[in-house]
Amino acid sequence: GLIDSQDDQSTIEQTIDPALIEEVRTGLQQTPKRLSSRFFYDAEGSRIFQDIMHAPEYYLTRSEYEILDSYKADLLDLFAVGDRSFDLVELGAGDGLKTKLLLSHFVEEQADFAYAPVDISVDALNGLVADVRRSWPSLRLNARHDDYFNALAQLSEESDSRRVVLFLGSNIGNFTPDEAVDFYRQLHDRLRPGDLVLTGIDLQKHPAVIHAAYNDRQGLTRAFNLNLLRRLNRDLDANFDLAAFDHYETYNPETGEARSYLVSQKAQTVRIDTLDMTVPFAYGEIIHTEISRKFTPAQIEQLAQQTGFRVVKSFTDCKGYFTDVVFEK
Ligand code: AVI
Repeated sequence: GLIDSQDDQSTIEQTIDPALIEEVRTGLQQTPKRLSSRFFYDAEGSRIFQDIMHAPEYYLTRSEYEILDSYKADLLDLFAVGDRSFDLVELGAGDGLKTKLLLSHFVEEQADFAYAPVDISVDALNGLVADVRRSWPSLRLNARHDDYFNALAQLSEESDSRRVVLFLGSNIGNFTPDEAVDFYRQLHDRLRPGDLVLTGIDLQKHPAVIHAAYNDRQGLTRAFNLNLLRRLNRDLDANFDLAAFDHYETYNPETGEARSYLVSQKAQTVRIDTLDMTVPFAYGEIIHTEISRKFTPAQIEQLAQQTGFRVVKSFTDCKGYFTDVVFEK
């Protein structure tokens, strides 16, 4: 769906994602079982993720906030070269907390730009749109509930301003290495020379710091992971017993991958009525639900090179935990 600031639609409607059906059908028949973290973000999942971003162990959001706050003027200089207009396209906008910091600065500096948030979570997007409209009623706003690439393909037909794509929050870390390469190649195809991509990337650091971020003491990450099963119960008429599954996190400093699993605490059988599917679980059997990959600066440089981009600039927080990198086509 598309909403722009002129019409009076205030919400985008929720439908069952056909991709969810496909994911569950195939993922739960594989060994090991798997479900993609892209399905974490229903209303409840998006709400839990907000809480995670405030958890003391989850340093990512605070580190990136610090970077954007410290370097917002430098970013505007890079984006609006010679006061040119630009379209700020944000992929996976979520609640846009960090972006609002940029928007506020850009509006204050009277930059000539439009803001186009794209997200697969209707709930997060609706909140963001309402917020942005309230704060900056005259900002050109063009929100899309869509897949990243569909949105980008359409946006490119709508304006000839320079495009600046924001992909913040270490969302890139939720891709496998192949998916990450594929993602930037597709972006590269859809952008014009001179367009920019600003990516927020979590860096490799002491493994204990990373592990704790995905194993917080309040149990928020656990609730976030288990919520996926609650979603399947609701959307696909399944009967997962949430008390019979646990959250388990690993971080492997050799690969830079944090991984989340759901663990079956007993031998059990789960019924998924919408798919007419019965899924057996052995005691201790896992469902792999998420990869959160952490990078080295050399890997980031390599990613740019492999996909046709040039690294223009990178900014880091004072602890050296996180980086925001500007790629140019
Ligand atoms: C959205 N994404 C970058 C988060 C991450 O850190 O991988 C999602 C998350 N999973 C558990 N905690 C947060």
